[in-house]
Amino acid sequence: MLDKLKELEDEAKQNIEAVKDLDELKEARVRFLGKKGELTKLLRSLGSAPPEDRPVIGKKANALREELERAIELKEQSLRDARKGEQWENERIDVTLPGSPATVGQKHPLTLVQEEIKEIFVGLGFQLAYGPEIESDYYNFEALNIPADHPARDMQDSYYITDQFLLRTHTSPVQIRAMEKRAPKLPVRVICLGKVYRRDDDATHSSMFHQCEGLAVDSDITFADLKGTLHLFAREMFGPGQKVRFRPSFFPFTEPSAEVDISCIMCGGSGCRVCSNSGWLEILGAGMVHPRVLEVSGYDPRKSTGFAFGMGIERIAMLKYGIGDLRLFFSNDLRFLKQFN
Ligand code: 2U9
Repeated sequence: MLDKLKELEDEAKQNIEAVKDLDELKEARVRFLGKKGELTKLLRSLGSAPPEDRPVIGKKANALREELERAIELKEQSLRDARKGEQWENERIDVTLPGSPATVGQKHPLTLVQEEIKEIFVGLGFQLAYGPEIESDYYNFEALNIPADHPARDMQDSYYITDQFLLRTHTSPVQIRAMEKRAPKLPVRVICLGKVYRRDDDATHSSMFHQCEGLAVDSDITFADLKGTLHLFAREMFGPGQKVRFRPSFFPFTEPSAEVDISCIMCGGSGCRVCSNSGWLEILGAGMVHPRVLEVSGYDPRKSTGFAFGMGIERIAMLKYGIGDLRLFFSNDLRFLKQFN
């Protein structure tokens, strides 16, 4: 029986070694180690061996089983490795295939409008100015001649962070800071664009929106300079032939103050739904800088005058592109955003 075991060992080892694929390996496993396999059969016939030989044969048979199991395992690993190597070798990269296109984003319509506004005013000699979005009560209100009992100062109308600091409600504090920095040098020509925050949120108001403000201070600035500047802006922004209309208004920081309209871009002035049949569209507010505002910023109101204007960027973009709903700017819908280039 020991001879038989030796024979079985040689045969099994040769057989496993000669195996060419995983199917053949499986067959070899069944043949030698399976329930009805040769080694199993040999162990079952142990009873016919002389009793003194049985422990030796049993021990050897079990050692052989372990050895064969290990050999099969190693063979399986090497067959799998070989198959993987073949796969890699057969894999070819076709460099002539078209690549997957990289998606290129585009600028937000508000960015496009802001860039256009900047270009117009920088072309007129205005310098860009920036300032903090968290402002002090002084720069946001006090310096702009907005009295303590003005409703804009109320907690209900602004986002306060502490008693003294709030999210700026307009970009005007940037202009105050710009004047302070330059005073008493003339001229001052600054333009500032950025986010502002108000406690307002409905179909036509967003709690965050964008403003652009301009300011020019010099020894001889008049209302005519303001009119000429805004007329040019309207034509550059909305096309040649634009008419501009100034209506009297009130702001604490300008005197006199005006609201500025352009001829309706839809009907050209004959009256339509967009302009409520008036032929005019309001696009911004403006005026001559209040003497008190000049004074607190370091300029002598007897020696200098200035004009200022302010506009909501969203409103300009809605008019320019014919956008009917303010919320489209902030809802991140690609179908909307992809329409502007
Ligand atoms: C300084 C002095 C004066 C800026 C001005 C307006 C009129 C105005 C509104 C337009 C639509 C705000 O976004 S909006 O709601 N703005 O009507 N803004 S004059 O006047 C200034 C600014 C700074 C130092």
